[in-house]
Amino acid sequence: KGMDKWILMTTARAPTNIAVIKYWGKRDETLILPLNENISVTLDLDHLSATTTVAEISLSGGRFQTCLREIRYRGEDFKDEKKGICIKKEDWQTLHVHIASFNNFPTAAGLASSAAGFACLVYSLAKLMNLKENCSQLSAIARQGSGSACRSLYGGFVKWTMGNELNGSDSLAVQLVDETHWDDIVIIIAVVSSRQKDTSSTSGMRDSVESSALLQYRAKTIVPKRMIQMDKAIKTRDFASFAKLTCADSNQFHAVCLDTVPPIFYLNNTSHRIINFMERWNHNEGTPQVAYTFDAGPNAVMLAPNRKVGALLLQRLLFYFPPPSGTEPTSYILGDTSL
Ligand code: 2P0
Repeated sequence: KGMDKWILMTTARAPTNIAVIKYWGKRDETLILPLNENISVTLDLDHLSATTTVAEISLSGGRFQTCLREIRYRGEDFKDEKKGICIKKEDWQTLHVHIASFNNFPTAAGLASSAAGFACLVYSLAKLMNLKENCSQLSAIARQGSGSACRSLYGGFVKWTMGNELNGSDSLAVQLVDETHWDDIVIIIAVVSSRQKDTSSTSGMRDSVESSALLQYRAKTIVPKRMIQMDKAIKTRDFASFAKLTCADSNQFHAVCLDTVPPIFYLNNTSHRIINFMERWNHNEGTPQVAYTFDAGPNAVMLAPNRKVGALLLQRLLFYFPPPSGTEPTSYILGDTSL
């Protein structure tokens, strides 16, 4: 009171997540409702996270207010589907939100994930505006920014449920186990290419829904069974079953991409070599030691059951995909040296 300026500001950080049962295809494009349920593991905050600051600024009196009021008065709906931004014209009257967001990982590495970004935006806005909703309810809002974002509201292993409501209010994230349940798992991400992908997830999955019979079969028949098996593998920390399911689901997702008209190629030669190398390893041991999964791009996400196997995995990766001489082993692109 008595002040003519005020700033209300909140900062939040949200991690990204990696799907082990993939989300691919929507049954409702506007609400972002998935064709099949899916499960992901949330990474820790030190790696691949987004930080967002939101502020509501009010400047009262003066010409500034007059001009602002006039512009607001003429405001129209704003929609940027690609970025997932949707503001109704009546919102302009009251909403003056300034947003600053950054990722703690290089966006050029092709790892830019909308999941961390939207989860962070929704969470920080909810904090700013003092919402009473819990994380699950907030996840249904983050979902509308980007489907995979709903899973980043929780740590550990997270399921995105189908939901029954027409308005999508019960298609949200549920935590299967928290981050302490299976914390000896090691996740290694290998950057295979820094190129931006040619096909965005949104348009890629739209084409798959329209043209791939394999996607329909996968969503109706395969995924419901895999969801039950994966849930059990996670809860019992059965790495062999977990690895089999994770690799099979990644490969089926990329098979759906090939089955799409026109076909979508997210994996490249280096990705294929990584799959081969890990399949041979698992085959030679008789039971899966490591798991791999690839999203809408060529970069490899590899999982090991503990630090010992994780170290072995790194060692073997450096052997098969050696860094160019004089390069730090932690900061080179595998595809650049191995093609
Ligand atoms: C996933 N992906 O489950 C799958 C696997 C990519 C491959 O979720 O259109 O960026 O914003 O809902 O969430 C990427 O899709 O797509 C994705 P929209 P999103 O992680």
